[in-house]
Amino acid sequence: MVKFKSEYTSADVTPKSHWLNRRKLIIGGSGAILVGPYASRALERSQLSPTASPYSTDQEPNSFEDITTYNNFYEFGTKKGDPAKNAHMLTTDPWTVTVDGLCDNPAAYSVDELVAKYPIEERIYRLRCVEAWSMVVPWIGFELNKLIEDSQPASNASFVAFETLVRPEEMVGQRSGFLEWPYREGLRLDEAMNPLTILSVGLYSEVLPNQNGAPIRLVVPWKYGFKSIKSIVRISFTEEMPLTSWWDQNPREYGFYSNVNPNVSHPRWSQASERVIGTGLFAKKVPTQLFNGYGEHVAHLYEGMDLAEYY
Ligand SMILES: Nc1nc2c(c(=O)[nH]1)N[C@H]1C(S)=C(S)[C@@H](COP(=O)(O)O)O[C@H]1N2
Ligand SMILES: [Mo]
Repeated sequence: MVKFKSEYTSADVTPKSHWLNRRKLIIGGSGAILVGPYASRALERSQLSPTASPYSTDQEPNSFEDITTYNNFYEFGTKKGDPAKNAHMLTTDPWTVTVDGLCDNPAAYSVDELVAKYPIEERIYRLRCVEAWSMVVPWIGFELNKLIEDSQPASNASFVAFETLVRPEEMVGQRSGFLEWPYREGLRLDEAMNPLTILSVGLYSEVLPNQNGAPIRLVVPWKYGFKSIKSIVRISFTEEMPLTSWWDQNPREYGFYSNVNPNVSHPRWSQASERVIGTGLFAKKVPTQLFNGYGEHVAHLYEGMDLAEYY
């Protein structure tokens, strides 16, 4: 169940009209999907035939190899190679995503149902981890706002809370108390409604590999990687700002917002630049961009907010 931080201010809440007025997404293009050099396995879900998205970056995606062997997924261990080694133990079928909390249409969905219901796109996004590395991932997924609209959030719903599965029999990292399980994340409702925010079910032409958050994970490209919660089983609408795992674990280092911001340093890592995975250990770091370069689409969400205070 959702947990809350008792201290939060109602100034954090953006009026609902703000996201109701969001601009309409224009999906065009040929529907051609980029098939990477590493796409070798056959698609397991025939429903995955994504269209191209105008929100994709034109940067070169990282290799399938990089994307699936350099991971953070603490449920499977704390080292970068642990998820690739251990995540095959996770049973991802059957899987149920429960949508509940302050909404008029709570429901439980299978991943296949969601994929059949919503337009599936390829979104090539930069992922920028708070540990000052980044990569480019060709996600396959759908906009979270579609699911939110169908759930009919109540007028007092201001946040969306997400939870990962708890299953220590299969998730070996959950046998330790490194984080309090389940892994939790949250977004303000208008952030969740932003067309850039997707639920991903695949990458390259594959269903999502377990180490990347199978069968369904969030991707929020303008925030540090840890906001993009993997293997989601619950999505809840709340009035109060929900507690999130890293904020809970170390509130001095991690806040609720966690927007990529080169001007707000983390106590252990400078956020001014990043190492691009795949360019070699000795490659020059590149400058980190405010909102990971997605400011055009999301800066308006934070107008009037001091991003050093709301980090
Ligand atoms: N459930 C869960 N989700 C998670 C994490 C985690 O440990 N558990 N790690 C986060 C972090 S820190 C990052 S950087 C991204 C990494 O996603 P990737 O392995 O697909 O690149 O997943 C995020 N989602
Ligand atoms: Mo991360």
